[in-house]
Amino acid sequence: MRSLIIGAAGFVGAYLIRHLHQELGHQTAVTKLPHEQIRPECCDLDIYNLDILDADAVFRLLQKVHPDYIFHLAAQSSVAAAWKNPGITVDINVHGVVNVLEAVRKLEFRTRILLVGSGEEYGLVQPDEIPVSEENRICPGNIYAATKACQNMLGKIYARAYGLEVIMVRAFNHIGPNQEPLFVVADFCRQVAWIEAGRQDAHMHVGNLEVKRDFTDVRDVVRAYAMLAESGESGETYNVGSGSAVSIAHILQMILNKSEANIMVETDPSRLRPVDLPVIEANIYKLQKITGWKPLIGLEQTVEETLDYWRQRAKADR
Ligand code: A2R
Repeated sequence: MRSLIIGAAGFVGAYLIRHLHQELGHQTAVTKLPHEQIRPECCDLDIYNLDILDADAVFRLLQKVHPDYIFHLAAQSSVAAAWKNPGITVDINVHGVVNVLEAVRKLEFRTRILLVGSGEEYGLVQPDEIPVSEENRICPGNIYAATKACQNMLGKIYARAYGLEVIMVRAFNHIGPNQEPLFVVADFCRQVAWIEAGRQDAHMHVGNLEVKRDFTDVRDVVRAYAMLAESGESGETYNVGSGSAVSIAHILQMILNKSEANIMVETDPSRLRPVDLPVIEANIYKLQKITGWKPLIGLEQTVEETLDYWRQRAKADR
């Protein structure tokens, strides 16, 4: 099997490379932006520079690689950055995906394309809609979410109108070592590691601890992506999450329990969002029915390994 991961230099890309290339034995080609580096470094990985905004370059690359599967991860993936730069977010997340779909259409390939969207697409979910299923109405509440909802619609249209093999996922919060500390678990682990190493005073800054979110280890997430690329139905959307929401307070306590340091938790008003949904939880019936997927790595293990990762960074970055 020949797989192409577009946007492989990010958080998820490293884990997807490991899974496809090292565990499933796919012949794997990956793309990155010129300034980025691909990890892990495997000698027989085909690495290409690609800006998905360059339609001709996307076409030429696909023509050359002719993959059985495309995993489209390339994105402007930050909600905060999308508010600051809406134009470029729309370009990358919408125009970029059109470039990929158009290239496959023009080449008349039977490539199966997995488009990675987000649980954010659902937006304001009512309490009686939890756990949220794929049929729920979508009501994106921010620019990032709107671009991912648009990507989803485009994928569906290319599948229906042109018969392309396109599978869409809506990924909920995924976590693990190596994630940017823009995301809550990585941020908490980094702060604890920094306090332990004497690089931050004993005050830990937190936002709203009451909200509940659906967290999945990134290694389980990439297994679900590979299974869906293989057996997902074209034109369909699948939630990828654990199916069970936990409060941020619970995660914080889990992390604090793993530390001997004397830490004082402080609410930082700048971390509170104007609109915070009380609970986001995925209904994963559709994913499980078609793939039999189950998360294998528990929250406790992910948190432990993420904290270890940041403890090592606290030493190494000195
Ligand atoms: O923004 P950068 O420099 O970190 O690069 C990101 C890259 N990327 C692009 N690749 C090709 N052409 C572009 N015009 C372009 N703009 C950005 O896509 C980054 O290396 C990669 C996405 O990786 P992350 O931002 O780390 O996202 P992550 O966590 O791996 O999530 C993968 C997918 C994304 O579609 C998210 O929106 C979704 O899962 O949750």
